[in-house]
Amino acid sequence: MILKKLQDISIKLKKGQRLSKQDGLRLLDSFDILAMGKLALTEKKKKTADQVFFNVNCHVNLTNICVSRCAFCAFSRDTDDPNAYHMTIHDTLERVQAALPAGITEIHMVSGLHPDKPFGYYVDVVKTLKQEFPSIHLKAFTPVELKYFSDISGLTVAEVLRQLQAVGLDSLPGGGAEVLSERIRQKLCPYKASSHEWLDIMQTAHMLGLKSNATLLFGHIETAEEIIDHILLIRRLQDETGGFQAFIPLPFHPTHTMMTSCTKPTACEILKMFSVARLMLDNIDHIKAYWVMTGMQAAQLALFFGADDIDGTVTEEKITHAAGAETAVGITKNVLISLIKQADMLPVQRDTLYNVMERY
Ligand code: V47
Repeated sequence: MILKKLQDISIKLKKGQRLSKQDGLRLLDSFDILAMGKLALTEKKKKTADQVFFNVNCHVNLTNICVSRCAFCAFSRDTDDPNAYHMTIHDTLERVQAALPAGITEIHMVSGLHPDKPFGYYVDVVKTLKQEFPSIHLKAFTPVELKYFSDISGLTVAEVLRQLQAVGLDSLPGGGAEVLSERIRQKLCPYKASSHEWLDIMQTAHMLGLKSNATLLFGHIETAEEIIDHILLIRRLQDETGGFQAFIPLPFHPTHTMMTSCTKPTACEILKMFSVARLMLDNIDHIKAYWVMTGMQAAQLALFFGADDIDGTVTEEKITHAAGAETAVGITKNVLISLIKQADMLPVQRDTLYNVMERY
């Protein structure tokens, strides 16, 4: 039974009509999360039936030294900080080697904006990783990093991407989007790629044949309108390129950041965000509940609120844990499989491009 308030939205969805900005705002304003969940689950099932996807991957963060020092980030450090680190190519190979016995099919690599490393260093990292582990998909570098590489090398972003692609870059993660709003970026992260640059770089990557994801960092100083505008910007680019594979709502973790006066989003806020993402983003197949940030319980519940993916085994997560995450730093695929089965859905191990590897 859908409450009368949301009935016209329910009718639109049944007719396969696209939801408007106003619809998105009304959904965000509604407290009827069960009705929204029902609508979102129906839309999820139209795309992926009972399947829930996961992969077996490892995270690599080459350095926490970063010139950007965003207010929401507890991971980044200045060069002279006692906890600053930087991995050599040898360290990176060792990290991936250690994750091989788990059967990883993906390396997820994002890092701070290091003040001294030249662009050639990143080309060498990619080249060496690909030479050593040719069958592992390399999903690396957010638009924020790519813009920085362009700045430090004097190359265009397209040329940066071409050079990385030529040595083994396979796709891009969805980070660095935060909220695509200049008001928010000026306040939280004024020294990195702007909203338009983030979108332009994703467009360029898609045109070069690289798939990517898109994230939204929510639960801090953003307004409802800024969230919906962010979603609409992603939806518009997706209409043009079709390059986004998954949308990933990331609940803000304030601990150890410069924004400790914010409180963590509640379970209801998290589940509502998943429903709104699924309902508004009719042109993106996958909505990912990144269990590291949502927590395991909310990730499982999100499967009833539009999510159809719970990311991967992760291994050695640093960014969320620096900000007080209470989840494990990595888990086995059996944990993910039972989490999905307990929701009475079908666990599907995928590769990064959503090719099915095994159904459980
Ligand atoms: O861009 C940083 C966010 C992102 C905090 O594409 C924070 O498959 C919450 O993008 N609280 C990095 N969030 C993570 C990311 C990601 C993760 C998993 C899979 C994929 C994918 C992408 O984390 C950053 C930023 O938006 N972040 N600090 C924090 N304190």
